[in-house]
Amino acid sequence: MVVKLGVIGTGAIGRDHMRRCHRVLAGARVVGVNDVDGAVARSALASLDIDAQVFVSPHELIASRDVDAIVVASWGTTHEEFVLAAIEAAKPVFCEKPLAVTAQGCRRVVDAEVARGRRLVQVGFMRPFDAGYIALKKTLDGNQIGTPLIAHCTHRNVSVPPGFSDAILVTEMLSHEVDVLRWLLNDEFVSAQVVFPRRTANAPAPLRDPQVVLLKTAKGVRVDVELFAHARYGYDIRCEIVGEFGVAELPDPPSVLLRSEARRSNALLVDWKDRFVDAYDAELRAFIDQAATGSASGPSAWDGYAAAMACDAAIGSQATLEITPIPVPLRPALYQTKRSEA
Ligand code: NAD
Ligand code: ISE
Repeated sequence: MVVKLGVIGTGAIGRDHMRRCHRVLAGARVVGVNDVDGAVARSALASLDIDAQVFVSPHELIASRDVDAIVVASWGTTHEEFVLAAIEAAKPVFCEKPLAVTAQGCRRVVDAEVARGRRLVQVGFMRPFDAGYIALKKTLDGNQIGTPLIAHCTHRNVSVPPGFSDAILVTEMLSHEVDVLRWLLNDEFVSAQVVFPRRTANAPAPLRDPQVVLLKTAKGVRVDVELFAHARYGYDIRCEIVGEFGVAELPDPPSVLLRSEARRSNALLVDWKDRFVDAYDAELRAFIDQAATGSASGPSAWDGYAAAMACDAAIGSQATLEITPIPVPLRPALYQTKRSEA
């Protein structure tokens, strides 16, 4: 079966997902697109040489009989509306993170999916599909460092688009860390606190950049996450887990060790697109399988909700500077199955 996809939002990642679904992965093709800016949708199709319908309305795309499954890659504030419409139409939907910009919004998605009685949503948390994170998880699950006690995480971008607020920093960047750590540690977060180091002059006001988020899990693991949106030098994602008898570190992507001009150096990546290229392929392969077979295995609406609860707490703490509790609600039966990675 070839899954006919409709893509909403054809900007940076929407276009990249169109390319991989239509040209790289087997079993799917893009048959329809929508963007609030029609010229962007047309230019995405032209640049990828894809012959597909440009829908003027995202809701017409979702309802179209020609579209089997939806990819939502528009701005975060629009995700909830489109995912709810896809659930209403009983169509599988891959939604880029965040699932919604508040935990309340994510809960509405969870409730709608539970009422449908079927897993339709996959959230675009791609890190659990990354070979490095999978290797790190195997190390932890294999008890090679003993019980995890502390995690140190770093999330640095060269820069981010203008308009990033403190809250967007959290929903865009912290959400990935929360999701991958819940999966790595097999644990839930119970509190968050944001602390502000000295501010870089490279970030446009009023964004406070960098920020450090201190999290605690139900099992007592302490996690510190550095979010640095204007780090200038490269795109750098790091994770170190300290265990009872060892330390496990996320491997850096392979890069040639260069000896030249009296220096020994390795190049760093600068773009998220290059860092997680295989993981994006794998997450969308999982989604296409889900759309074809009806069996879901990737990050669920519940995972999107859990990440949003932690993000809400961190955003609250940005204002109060206090340690802010994160609720741990009961998980509905629909989300009891463990997620798989690749
Ligand atoms: P972008 O601005 O490059 O593209 C977003 C596109 O959505 C734009 O073309 C915009 O016109 C369109 N859009 C906005 N509102 C719309 C609406 N109501 N209806 C239809 N189209 C609409 O942004 P981006 O960097 O591609 O990010 C898009 C989403 O993907 C964000 O939620 C972001 O967090 C997520 N993202 C995820 C990753 C990842 O690593 N998983 C990486 C980048 C972006
Ligand atoms: C971007 O939106 C992503 O999701 C990337 O994975 C992330 O690392 C980056 O910080 C975000 O801006």
